[in-house]
Amino acid sequence: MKSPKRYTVTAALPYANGPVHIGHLAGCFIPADIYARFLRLSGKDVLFICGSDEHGVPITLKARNLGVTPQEVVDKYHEMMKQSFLDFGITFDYYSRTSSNIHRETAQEFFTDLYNKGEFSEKVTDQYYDEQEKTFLADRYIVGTCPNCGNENAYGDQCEKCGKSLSPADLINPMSKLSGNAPVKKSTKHWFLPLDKYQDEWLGAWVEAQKESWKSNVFGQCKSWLDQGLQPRAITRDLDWGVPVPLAGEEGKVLYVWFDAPIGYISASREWSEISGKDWKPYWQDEHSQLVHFIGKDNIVFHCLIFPSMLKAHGKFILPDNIPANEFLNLEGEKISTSKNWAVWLHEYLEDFPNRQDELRYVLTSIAPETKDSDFSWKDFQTRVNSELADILGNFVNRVMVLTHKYFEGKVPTSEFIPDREVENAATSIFEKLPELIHNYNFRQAQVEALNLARSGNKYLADAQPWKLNLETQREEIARVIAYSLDITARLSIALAPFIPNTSAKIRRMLNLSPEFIWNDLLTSHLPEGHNISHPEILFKKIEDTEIEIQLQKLEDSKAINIVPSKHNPVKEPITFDEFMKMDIRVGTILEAEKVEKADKLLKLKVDTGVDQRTVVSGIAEHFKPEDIIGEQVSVLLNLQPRKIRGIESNGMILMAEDSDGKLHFVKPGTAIQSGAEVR
Ligand code: B3M
Ligand code: ZN
Repeated sequence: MKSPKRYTVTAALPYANGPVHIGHLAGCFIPADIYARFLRLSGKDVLFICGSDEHGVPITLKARNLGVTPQEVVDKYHEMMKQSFLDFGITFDYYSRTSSNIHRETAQEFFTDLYNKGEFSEKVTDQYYDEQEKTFLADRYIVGTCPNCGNENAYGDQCEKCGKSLSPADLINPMSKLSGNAPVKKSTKHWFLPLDKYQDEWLGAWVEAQKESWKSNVFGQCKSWLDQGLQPRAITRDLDWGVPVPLAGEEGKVLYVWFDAPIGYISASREWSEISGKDWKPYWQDEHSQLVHFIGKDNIVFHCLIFPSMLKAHGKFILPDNIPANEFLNLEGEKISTSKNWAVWLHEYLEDFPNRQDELRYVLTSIAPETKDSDFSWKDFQTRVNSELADILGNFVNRVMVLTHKYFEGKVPTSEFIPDREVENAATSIFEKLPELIHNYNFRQAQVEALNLARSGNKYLADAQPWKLNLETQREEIARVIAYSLDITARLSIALAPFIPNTSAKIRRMLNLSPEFIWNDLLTSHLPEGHNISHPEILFKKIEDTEIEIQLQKLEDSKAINIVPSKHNPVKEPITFDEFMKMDIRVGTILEAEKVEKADKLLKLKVDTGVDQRTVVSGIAEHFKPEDIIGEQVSVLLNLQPRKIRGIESNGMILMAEDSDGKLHFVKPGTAIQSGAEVR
């Protein structure tokens, strides 16, 4: 293993279009954090960088769905995400955002540099255009059938089902996500990165040379791209949200989000530089630095092929050394989905499990999707927390602490002890294997190794049974066992620090040890006789069945809500409060109902509105029999202009809700109330 001078560690910039969930943590942020923490622990120079990805269609679509501006979306979620990372102890040296000025400047400079070198090809091509919305349909603005797997909801940039990267032209039956219409073609100018040329010149060979060091899932995906032959890739878009293309006369064009976002790593480093006073350049430009990108598998091509191409074309930057991408984490056997609310959101987890971040970190590392997709289930969470963290680690540490106070007034009783073979083996194994496991991005196994020290400590104590010895006659023996157990506890605080940092800090507080320590202390650390031990704190509370049931119920609720059709119409234009108040909606009671002759769909209703009894013609005949709805309470819009329908004057409208099967339901009060009650 060559030993680099410094490490530049990045975690994929999450889109600021929703809160952080466990899939994000397990896939990218926890592994990156363990890696960064371990490097620091081993005395390495590390810059760990991340930030919010605030551009691109995921943001503008979200804004549209919510009826707010993209800026409002990113402001809200940037703060939320930043807080979640802080809460879960993700130790970024800097967390930035791509709407920052430095980022815009950095991304534009980057573009200009490549532009001036003549790297881009400039092409006018036909692109899909939504005539109703008067906008080009890039990336996720367009959906259609995936030519690769037949998924009907593939995006213009990627099929989320089979993972294939697409361009809008590849989609079968393309449809605008905005209007729902089939798009037309319209010509527009864009700049392209010549990936085909790079493949021949160096990229193909460079990727090939990574075969041994990159994870096989990562290498395999790149290889299959290269085998198909890379194509020039457009790096600009016709959108009004993003980093403007820095060329005169090109208004209305922005950089493609996947061009600007990875540059975000560099801009974040520049911002960090301003705050820390340290130079960012060596981390990106010195060949003795090692650049590592932690990402999810859907980001592989961008980090392994496109970003390296950009860096190389620029010429001043180092290329990534490794790109350890994880697979996906599922939840209770199903794909995590933001839109279906099928997720465990970090901010909600903390409301239900306050101060129990380490439990989640631990479980997510235990099941990290390192080589294939894996599954988080609440039952498994409970089992791992209770039988591993609480019963093994928590139990051991607590016993040692309690015994120290019970027998020796909270002081380390002796400096003499007889090392236990199993315990020493576990410690040596950690010391020898952990660095390699971590440098191979095998965090699951690394954590197992670290916890093994607690396992052997627990066993040592259970076998020695100091509580059964006689304090009068066997005091020295008890003292040796306790002193040794305290040393094991101290070593645990080091071995476990990268994985469960809060617990590690808590143990060190209890042992009155400095919060600062280094990896080598694992073998050498030894508590002196007479050293004061603080009072024991419980490390892990057991997770109760009721706590798990609440979580499962939450998910059940999400399922129930999701019975509504998945294809919603976009939110309508905003209206003012006054406009809303113009509508006079009241609870009415159906007094009479009859079919309208020669009209299959219509019922003629007589409705008691509280203020009067009136006739309303309603298109619900296919859903209700007249005799079944007498006495039903409904919501009626009273001040709709009277209309003649089939010769009958209709005075108002009954409000209906349509379910996913197209069946209509009355919108009515939860319990019977008086007619005429106003709906506001
Ligand atoms: N925001 C995609 C994602 O969240 C994207 C990553 C950017 S990393 C430069 O999956
Ligand atoms: Zn597909």
